Amino acid sequence: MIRALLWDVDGTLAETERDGHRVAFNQAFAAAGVPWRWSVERYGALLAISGGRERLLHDMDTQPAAPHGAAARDELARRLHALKNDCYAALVARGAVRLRAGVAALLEDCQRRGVALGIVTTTSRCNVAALLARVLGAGWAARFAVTVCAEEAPRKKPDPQAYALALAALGLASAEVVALEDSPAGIAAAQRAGIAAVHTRSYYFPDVPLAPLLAAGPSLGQTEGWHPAAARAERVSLAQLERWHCAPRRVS
Ligand code: XBP
Ligand code: MG
Repeated sequence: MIRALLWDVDGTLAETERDGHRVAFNQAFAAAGVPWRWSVERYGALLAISGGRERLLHDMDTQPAAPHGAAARDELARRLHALKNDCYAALVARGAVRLRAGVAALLEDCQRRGVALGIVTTTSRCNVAALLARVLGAGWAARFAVTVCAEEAPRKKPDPQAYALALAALGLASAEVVALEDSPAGIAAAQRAGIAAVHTRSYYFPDVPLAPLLAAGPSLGQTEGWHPAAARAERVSLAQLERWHCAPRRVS
């Protein structure tokens, strides 16, 4: 039986990266007078690095105009990251990002059936709050029994720290929960905490070469294209997740 669903945020609850975080990073570069910008393609490659500040620091290794010296780079990364988060909040407040298809209905399934909800993300808490207040309303926080963000789990995915903290807060065993994730790092983090993961493919992560997954598919808003196959319906429901969770087989 599934006692809790643990949700990744970026790419899973919403497609935040290309038109949200990436745009906000570029706005921050412009505001700070930094000469480089991140294309859609370049940002996809940079998503291999979890965490916005860590991503900025990693990219500076390739930027000729980046400051020399670790301290100067660290200071710039912190400044750009704070600016980026302000820009991101403004973007989501304007409605630039929506919940992915099927997400709202699956959240409601859980609430009807008394299955706990959790957020497990490597994103800063301010970004989670800005997004969820816009897409779920001011009372969003009360719907989640646990919310683990970058501040609580500084060791970012694929480290299992965020998932381990969520399990401890919920007082549940890993076999009682299912993680919803879009990225290889997120899936690895869940699996390293012993949690079965469902992969909802996203714009930047259309395929994940990691196994074993509970199920993998294009969107919670449709039952076509899932492996193992989902029963025909309008969307992936909690009942469908439970069928996958009970099945002995795990897909590769
Ligand atoms: C998302 C991330 C984050 C976001 C940006 O991971 O890695 O870095 O891209 O947010 P997940 P911050 O899908 O696991 O939530 O700038 O706050 O890091
Ligand atoms: Mg993600």
